[in-house]
Amino acid sequence: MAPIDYDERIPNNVSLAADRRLLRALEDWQPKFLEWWHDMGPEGFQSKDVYLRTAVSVDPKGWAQFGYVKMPEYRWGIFLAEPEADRRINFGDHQGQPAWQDVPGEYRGTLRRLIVTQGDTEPASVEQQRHLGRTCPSLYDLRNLFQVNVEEGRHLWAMVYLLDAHFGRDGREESEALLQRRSGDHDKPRILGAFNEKTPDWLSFFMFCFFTDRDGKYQLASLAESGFDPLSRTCRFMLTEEAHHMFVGESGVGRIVQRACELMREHKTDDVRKHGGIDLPTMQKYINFHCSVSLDLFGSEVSTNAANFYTAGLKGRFEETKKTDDHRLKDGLYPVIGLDGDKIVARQEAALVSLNERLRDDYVADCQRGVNRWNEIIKSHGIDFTLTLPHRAFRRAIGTFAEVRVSPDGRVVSQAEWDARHRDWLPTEEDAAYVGSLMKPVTERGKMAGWIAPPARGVNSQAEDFEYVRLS
Ligand code: BYC
Repeated sequence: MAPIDYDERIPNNVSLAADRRLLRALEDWQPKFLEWWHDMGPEGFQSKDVYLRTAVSVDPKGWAQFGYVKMPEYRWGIFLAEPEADRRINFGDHQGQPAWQDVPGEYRGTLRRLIVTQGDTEPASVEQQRHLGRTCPSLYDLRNLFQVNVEEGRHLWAMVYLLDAHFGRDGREESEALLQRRSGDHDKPRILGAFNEKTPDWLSFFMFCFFTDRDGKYQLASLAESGFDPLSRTCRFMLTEEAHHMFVGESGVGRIVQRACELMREHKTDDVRKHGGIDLPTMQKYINFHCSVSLDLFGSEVSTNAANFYTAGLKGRFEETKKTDDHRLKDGLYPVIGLDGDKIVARQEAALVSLNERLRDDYVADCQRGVNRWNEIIKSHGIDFTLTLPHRAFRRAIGTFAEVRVSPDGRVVSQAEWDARHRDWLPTEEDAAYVGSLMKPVTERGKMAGWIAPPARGVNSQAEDFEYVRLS
């Protein structure tokens, strides 16, 4: 496999120099990407040195090199995981055939759509987070935000590479369109709902990294099973970076929970707002919001699209190759929840059309593990409070439950009850205003905003007062 060549304009391990046509397409796209990054990337810090991690090779030891970089000079490149010798298609109608190195003509449109949908989320999240630098709780967090942002930028490069390398003129047009849609824009919004929501404060950012990036993990893991080998290898490498984003989310929320608990103990009160903390009931409302938005990203419970993606060998299940069934699922059943009047009931559905729900199940179990770790923090302070995930039918906009109102504990409720209670379940304007009022930048080395505890350890084992971003 080609090593990464950093002297090239576009670092890569795909022997780009040998493919003049592709190289030209990407070199043509690069200034447009940089223009987008200047216009829509992190606001106000573009000329600062940031202590960032850059991929220098794709093997487990070498993909993280730390050093100061100005974000527009970050070496966004194209890195695919190592090829697997004699890789086969592991599921669907083409099971057992050699994995495709080129796009099969019959699946061209479907594959392009999957890649565009995935690609669209990456710049969207950078757009959503662009103003957060101005209110960072610490230099450590500021640096983590920028790390996430540059890596989302690289994930966009990863999808654009696939489009330009494998989809000809259509692919190049889609690559351009990825830079033209805008998160939350009325006329040209991003494709998926969650990526048009606002990320107005750092609590929302940490929640987004925990819940929405975790959807990314599960979607990428399913695409990593793809019979289209370049997509599989691209996603496999992206997953190594995704793990850091979820770490930022889980540890960020955990540190806010910890600070709330410390304030509760210190002042012997549940009302930590008086002392500049974010109270646990407010944390619960933010969980309810971000979890429900992210659950929508898995699509409808019963989806023929998902069945077709699978049968065609384009998108597998989470850990497809570890499963021991026939990997075709033509006869299997899977329990899917649905509505029976005003009751939520489980039904057996054909396994093939239930794949979105199955992936959502894997996702919910993973989220629950993170929530359990937050609850451990609460318990360790001797406080009697449990954070929970909302029921998966709560506040849904996609799928069966989009038509009904459901409480966080999973009861179908009347519109009147929803109107009376939703302020207890979801962040209100007052909650958002309170959280917003805490968002004052803390940029002194080693200092931390009062609403969040310091991290357990520094990035790359750096000292507490390390200058993660050089602001002067
Ligand atoms: N919003 O059969 P259905 C990440 C559409 S995040 C708006 O239920 P399907 C990241 C759907 O397109 C990971 N529309 O759904 C995280 C379809 O339209 P058509 C992103 C939606 O197709 C943080 C119709 O509704 N990765 O990486 O089985 C930071 C019926 O659809 C939504 C991917 O998305 C929605 N939420 O599955 C940065 C992977 N849901 O056909 C990055 C690629 C559905 O009627 N995408 N619709 O026109 C996919 O695998 C699938 O497209 C989906 C939807 C899972 C999204």
